[in-house]
Amino acid sequence: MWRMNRLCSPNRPCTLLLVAFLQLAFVLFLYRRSQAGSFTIALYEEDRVGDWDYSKTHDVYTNLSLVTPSPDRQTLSSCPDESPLLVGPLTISFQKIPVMSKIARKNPYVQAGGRYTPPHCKAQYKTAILVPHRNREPHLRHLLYYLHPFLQRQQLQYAIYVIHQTGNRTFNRAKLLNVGVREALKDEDWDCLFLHDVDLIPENDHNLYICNEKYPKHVSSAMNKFLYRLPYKTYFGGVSALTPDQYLRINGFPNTYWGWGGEDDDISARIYLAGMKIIRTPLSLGHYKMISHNMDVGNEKNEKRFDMVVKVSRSWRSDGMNSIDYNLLHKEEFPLYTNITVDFGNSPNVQAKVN
Ligand code: BGN
Repeated sequence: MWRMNRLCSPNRPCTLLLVAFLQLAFVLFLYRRSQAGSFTIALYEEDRVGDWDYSKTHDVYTNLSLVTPSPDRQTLSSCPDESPLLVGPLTISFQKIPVMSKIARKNPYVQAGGRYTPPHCKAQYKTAILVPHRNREPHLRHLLYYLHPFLQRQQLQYAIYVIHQTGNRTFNRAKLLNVGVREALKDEDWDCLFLHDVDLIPENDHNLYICNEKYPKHVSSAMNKFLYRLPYKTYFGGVSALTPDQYLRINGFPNTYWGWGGEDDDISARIYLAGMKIIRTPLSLGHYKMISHNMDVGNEKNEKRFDMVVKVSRSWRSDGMNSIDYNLLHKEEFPLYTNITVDFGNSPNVQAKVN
């Protein structure tokens, strides 16, 4: 009773209690749905490669000098089911921020727009990597330094898209991803869309950047930030992979989450509401290192997220790919990535702060 008085008093409203209650209600909502048999919470993709020793790591550029172009591109045979270039756990360090020109030099087969096609075999998969971004250039450089060789080791055809939100409005990660998907699909008939936070670096090259044909896949299942475990069962943040078909079945991502948090929970709920379930990269493979940073200015916590997440069943059909509008300012091919710059105009919670 005494505690209750301290939490809720005329000068101190019950915000904490309310937040805790809404969080509990959301968890109960997902739990009840799983119990009702309409979906199974999450499955892990079969871990074909067993346990990994992350104390023994390899340079992410190992073996890549062995790749040389085949003289005749017309007669290339298909790349093997398992790439012979893979080594397992990778050495990741954020001590020195690499410069773009050095990254380009180390990746001579990457073409304008951050596109790559294996020069020595015909790729079996085509994956677009979509990275929402604003004011995180050092993180972007780390990501490009590690991701380009990582994807080449997997013998994929790929392109990296960075979707940049211009101006000083509140950041909108999910809407940026909708833009990225729409723009990427204009360029190529991608098999798989990887939705990738800029500050997450994969630690094992056997974590293949390809989609599961049946279900959306949560890829960053074991982040160092969460002690290499899932923070909660329905978590879908960080890195995830959907085929264009799966993406459209959930009507893409919500456009209405301005600021930090909740949009990934909305997406997770959409997947079940659209009659699918989430598949996950096994924890032993889904290791990611997060580049540590402070909360971004202009990406403050979205105070409305609790209210919004509990209403997904009502909002997902009308808020998504079918309702997106944006002002595309640039789509340019930089040496290591395709840069898409969008202006979303005024957001509902305008934060007049310049970064
Ligand atoms: C959760 C956030 C996610 C975030 C993870 C990990 C919310 C909404 C609750 C209904 N969800 O708590 O968006 O990715 O933490 O940091 O805040």
